[in-house]
Amino acid sequence: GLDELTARFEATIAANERIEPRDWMPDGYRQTLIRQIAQHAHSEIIGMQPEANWITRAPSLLRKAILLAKVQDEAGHGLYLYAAAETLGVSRAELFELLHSRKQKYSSIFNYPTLTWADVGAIGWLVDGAAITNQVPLCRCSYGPYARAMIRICKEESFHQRQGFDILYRLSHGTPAQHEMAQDAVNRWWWPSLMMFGPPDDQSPHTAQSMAWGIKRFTNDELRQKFVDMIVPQAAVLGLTLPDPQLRWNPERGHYDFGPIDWSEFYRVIGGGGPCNEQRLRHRIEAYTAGAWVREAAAAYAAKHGQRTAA
Ligand code: FAQ
Repeated sequence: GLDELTARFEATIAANERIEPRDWMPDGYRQTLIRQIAQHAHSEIIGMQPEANWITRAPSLLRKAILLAKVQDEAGHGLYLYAAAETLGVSRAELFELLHSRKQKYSSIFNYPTLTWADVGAIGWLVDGAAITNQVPLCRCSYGPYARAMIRICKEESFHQRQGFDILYRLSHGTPAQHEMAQDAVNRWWWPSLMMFGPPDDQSPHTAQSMAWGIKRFTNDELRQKFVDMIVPQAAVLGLTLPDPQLRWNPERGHYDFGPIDWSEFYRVIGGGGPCNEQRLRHRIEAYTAGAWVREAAAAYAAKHGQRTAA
């Protein structure tokens, strides 16, 4: 009966073992995973746009090749994540519809513009840095397909962070104008990067349950602190500052203290009022519509190929 199934599910979670697609799971667990994995997939796909803005203007052939590869990696991450969500009984078409009708979210961070080449560096360093901090623990998520997708994604994100750091290092140690451009990008991306981790724990409706289910392994505030502690020494190596006068080492806590985050900005951006929300979603819907013939051709090819194999 249901009690027995629930007991087995709870025991699997308690033993730190994985839940797999064919296992029974409570509906809330399934819905939470669909929500989180879909939002994560949407973020990867929408997240291609800010950096793609610079592919045609990358400052050298090498930088262009690296950036092309990075943006393609993000598309790949989106595809693994949609595949992981599909194991929970939703279709990719349904998830696209939920994104396009604004019923599902994508990360707040991708609603900010990339104004200069240094923004590509700042995204790699800070946004991919935040992504790794959040995603490494997701490799131990209790849901098998999500955890396994995260392993490869994290390896690629580490390369992405390194390339962002490299762009900023070069700019920071370049001409005064280049240094200033790097500093300006970091000033603009710092606070939005801290918001990527989600609302503070006492205002996060999903954290407690997701921790109990082993979906999240750390709270939003714990991960935000880990990120700050990782980034501050890297900023020193870059020769750049972070735009927070209250940022300082706290020997008692063994962590960096940081100033207050403007949560009204976060809620405005996730509510659709960020600088680029309209543009990002419009571009996404246009690309999806314009690509309909490719999906139709691929489906027709697969159907024909299937018939030939059967014959
Ligand atoms: N943006 O109760 P919580 C990348 C929503 S990295 C938008 O704390 P939860 C790599 C949240 O969904 C970025 N919405 O929720 C890359 C919920 O709304 P709902 C993607 C946010 O789920 C780099 C409500 O607020 N990474 O793409 C945000 O327990 C460069 C309440 O929040 C992931 O998605 C936000 N920042 O914790 C690609 C990681 N924060 O659903 C291209 C996986 C919160 O009730 C270029 N996701 N919300 O309507 C997670 O770890 C979690 O879902 C959190 C939120 C931590 C994001």
